[in-house]
Amino acid sequence: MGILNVTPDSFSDGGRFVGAQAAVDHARAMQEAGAAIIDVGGESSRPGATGVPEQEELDRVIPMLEALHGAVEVPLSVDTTKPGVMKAAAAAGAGLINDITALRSPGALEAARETGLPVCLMHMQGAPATMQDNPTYSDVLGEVTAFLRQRLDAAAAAGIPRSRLLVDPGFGFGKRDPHNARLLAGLPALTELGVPVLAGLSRKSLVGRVLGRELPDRLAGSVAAAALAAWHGASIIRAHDVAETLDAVNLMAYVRQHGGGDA
Ligand code: 7PM
Repeated sequence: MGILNVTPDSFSDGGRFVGAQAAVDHARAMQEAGAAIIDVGGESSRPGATGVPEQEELDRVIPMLEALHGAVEVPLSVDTTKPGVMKAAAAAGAGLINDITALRSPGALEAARETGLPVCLMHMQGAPATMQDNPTYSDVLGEVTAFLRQRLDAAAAAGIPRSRLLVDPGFGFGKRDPHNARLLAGLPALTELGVPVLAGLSRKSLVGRVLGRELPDRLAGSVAAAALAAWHGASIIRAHDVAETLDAVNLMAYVRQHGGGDA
């Protein structure tokens, strides 16, 4: 899953979408590099973010999805928590809902079911504005797994078939470095929920802090983290650097398929 750059200058006309070209070029480049999904964000999910009004989010994401829908063949993922955006995005050609709140907004379960789209349910402790203030767990892997199991059950009860659901531990969303490390090493426990696991570690603060790297210098660490996630059973890796990440994922897949010990 390639992360699409949605730069503020795409919206220089007071928040209105004006220039599709840079985003379309970037999406095409990621598709060319092997991305199977393009994730269209979603400024609201950044740590410290305080949320965007629905109309503003619609004004930003819907024209972007329409432009991308005609320009790339791979499914488009929409990063939103809002029922109205989910429905409009589906009508504009989105193929996946990526909800960092796991369909906990009022009306989100019903809206997601109505779209008929697959949904990624992500774990987050707290809300983006404050989630990194003092994240606390007694058993992070057990708590995240239990939360995702509960959200899978809630989605199923709302009429979304399990075959349409994915889970994501939400690296960096209300987690300190040791929590992220436990979730990465413990990813096989999440695969036991029986739905595909999505993992996003690309360029995250975890990589920066552990390695002492600023944002421009996190590629090697991000690829290493993606390799670990793939090795531990993640089915989808969310990443900025698609070509490099895909090499790591493909190498893990090869070892997984051929490394059984009968060479
Ligand atoms: C600053 C910090 C900017 C973090 C952006 C981010 C995930 C996601 C994001 C994830 C799923 C980023 C994050 N992360 N959706 N959206 N899983 N499903 O790296 O890990 O883009 S925002």
